[in-house]
Amino acid sequence: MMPHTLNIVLAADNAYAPHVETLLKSLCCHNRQMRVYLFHRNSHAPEWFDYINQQLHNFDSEIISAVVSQTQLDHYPNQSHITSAAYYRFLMATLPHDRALYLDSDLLVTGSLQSLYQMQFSGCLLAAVQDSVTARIDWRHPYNLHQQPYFNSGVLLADLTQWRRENIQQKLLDTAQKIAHNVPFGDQCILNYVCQNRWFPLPEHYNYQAGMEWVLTNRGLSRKFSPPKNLPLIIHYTTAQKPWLPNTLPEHLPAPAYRQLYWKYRQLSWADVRAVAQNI
Ligand SMILES: [Mn+2]
Repeated sequence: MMPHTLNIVLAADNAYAPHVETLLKSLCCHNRQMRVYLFHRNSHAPEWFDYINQQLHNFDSEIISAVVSQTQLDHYPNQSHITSAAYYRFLMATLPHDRALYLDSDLLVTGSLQSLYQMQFSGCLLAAVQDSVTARIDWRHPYNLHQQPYFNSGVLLADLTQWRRENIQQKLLDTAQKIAHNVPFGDQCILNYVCQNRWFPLPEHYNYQAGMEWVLTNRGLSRKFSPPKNLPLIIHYTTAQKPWLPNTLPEHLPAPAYRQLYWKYRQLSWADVRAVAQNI
């Protein structure tokens, strides 16, 4: 398989900068030739981009600042752990590429993304992993999104040509205007509404949702969960239980998996990352 340049899209406020850097370290341990776009509301210093670029150049990669001017996106409701930046992924078809991989900033990448990135999913708007919790429970969505498979929006491999052809960005913005105030999971519900029956399902390995174990256990459904046999390619720290915050779960609930792994990547210096990358 010939390696492709990976177009990667992130969206984060400045408050998430340490987690973006940790994600980038995990990416650089296992990948090269990345063009990373960071959508933000002009909240990151240009010097921060210079610093990150100095590091990424060692991996034939770069980060590009993509300032969001659409104030409309700031007015949708937020949850404590989902900020306005969650909606910036709607804008990714403005990038001059045929394909891009959107990644949340509360995740880690543990290997090469090439085979995921080159996956064929023709006719679909995107490839994603089904939401791990709603896939395993009875639930009702106010706009009936429970009636078909519902994806997690933390990892989205998008066909941007198709998005532009079908004006998906405008559909997302219009739909958000209409329903964002009445949905449980913000941007994720909007994306599922617009892309229903038009997304290609990926195995859980590509977006392992680490919050699922405690949520299912809390509902008495731990039998519906079994830990992965191998380290997932993408680990996503879902729910408000983030590995950089204290574990606030009661003792009878399992702390989300892979907390230590987040700190393992976070404490790597960039020189350490170069050494790890050379050994692969
Ligand atoms: Mn997330």
